[in-house]
Amino acid sequence: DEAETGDHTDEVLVHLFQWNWNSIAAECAEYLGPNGYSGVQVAPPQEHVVVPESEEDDRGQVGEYPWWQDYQPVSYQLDNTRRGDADDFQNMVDTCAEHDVKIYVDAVINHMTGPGDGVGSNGTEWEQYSYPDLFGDGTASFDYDDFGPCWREIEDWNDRDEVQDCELLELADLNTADPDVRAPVIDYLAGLVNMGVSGFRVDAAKHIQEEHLEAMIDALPAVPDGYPGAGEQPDFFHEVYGDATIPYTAYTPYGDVTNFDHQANVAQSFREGQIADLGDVGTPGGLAANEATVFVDNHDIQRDGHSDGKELLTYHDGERHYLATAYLLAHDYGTPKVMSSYDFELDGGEAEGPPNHEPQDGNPAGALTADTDCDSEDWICEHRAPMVTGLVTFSNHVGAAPVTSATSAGDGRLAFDRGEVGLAAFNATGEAWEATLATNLDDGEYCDLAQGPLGADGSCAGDTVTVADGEVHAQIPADGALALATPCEGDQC
Ligand code: LAG
Ligand code: CA
Repeated sequence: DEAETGDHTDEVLVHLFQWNWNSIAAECAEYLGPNGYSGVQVAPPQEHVVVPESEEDDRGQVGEYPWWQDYQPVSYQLDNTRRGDADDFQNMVDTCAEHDVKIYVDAVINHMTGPGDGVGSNGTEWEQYSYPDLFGDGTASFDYDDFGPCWREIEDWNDRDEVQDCELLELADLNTADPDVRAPVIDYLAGLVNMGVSGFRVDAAKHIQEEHLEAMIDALPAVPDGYPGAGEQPDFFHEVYGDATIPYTAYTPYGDVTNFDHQANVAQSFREGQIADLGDVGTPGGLAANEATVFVDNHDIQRDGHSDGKELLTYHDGERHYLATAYLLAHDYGTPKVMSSYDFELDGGEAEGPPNHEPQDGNPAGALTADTDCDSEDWICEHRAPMVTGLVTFSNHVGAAPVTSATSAGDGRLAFDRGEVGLAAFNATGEAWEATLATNLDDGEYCDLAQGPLGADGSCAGDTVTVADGEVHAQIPADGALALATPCEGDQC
């Protein structure tokens, strides 16, 4: 049951943050495809700046070959990024397609580099506002006139024009009003679609005028044959921190939109053990269920949240974080995106690049990011946690069946059905929950998917749970969940 264009409420995405292309290809074959993840957000694939040692930024963060090199494009060439070459990228897209996993490219198209000059990861010389070798064939270039009309950092965040025309973090802001500037951006994105990329996360979308983004999106080709979503326009989700000046809904005509209001509410509720009201979430930030991309944390929040004084929840917080992720997967609101991190130290390591970021064998870009090993301490691989993967199965089983019959038992405990095909319960307390829950599930024996996904032979990862006379009796562990489902069929799916 393929979703309609623009409506991927039945999709489950994972952000494999800073994974190299070969490791993502392997993960699609080994884990993502077999376990029902439908898409993966990959790193910005274009040539980027190289920063051996960053200056201290306003959050006091300093790092060697920081992860954020990727977010300063120098050209749109795909060779010699920290993730690999264009060939590796194509192989990744092809391998993931064979396992029915979409590639979502992180499209950094609002800006180029910050101040200064240097040599990009593929050897291209740049100076801020001058990117003379943007294309491999050298037929076009960006120079000073292609930026502005503002040419300085955003100061007044209540002024829509300033937010969209001035510079985010002093990054040279592309003048996307100019068709000659749009053209190379379109070529870049279209080239990726033609390689089999099925979707995009638009970085800093709020800083790009809606009409400009629309024009660029409308110019793209359909996803080619042989790739997930073939024959359809690529999917988009836009990175927008909605506020009174520029609301989330400004971008809903052009794709899904990241819901940071929901993120903050879910993270804080789980952190504080106040989840009783999370059955009916309404439309946070004005985003309807089929318009929102939802997540517990992302690569920015897991680093900045502490300095911003936010109540965040990341892998550093242990079980409760996984429980919140499980909740997003179980609920019908939004398209869930699971964060998958590399390990970093809080209070000092926030800007540090990914494993193996030191230059090696004379590679000036900082070495190719190490192959991911989920069994090592360097990589967290939240998406492989049994509860998370089991809830991906749950999400795929229940399809579009709505949340019904939400109940709570004190502030920290919540249960709901997904129509007649699923029951999920969450215990955000430090004590086991001896639960008796009414459910619309048929009587019978169910695997508890909160203990992990089904085996290849359909066996349960953990306990079997009985539904009898429309009731379940179960012990739900501290910071644990219960998830029972039967594959969805018919018009709720
Ligand atoms: C995003 N979404 O809108 C990304 O999710 C976020 O990770 C990006 O910031 C940002 N927008 C720009 O694409 C990251 C780092 C910044 C870094 C920036 C550019 O969080 O810290 O800025 O990427 O590499 C760095 C310095 C700044 C400096 C800037 C320009 O930290 O102090 O002003 O470079 O030199
Ligand atoms: Ca802009």
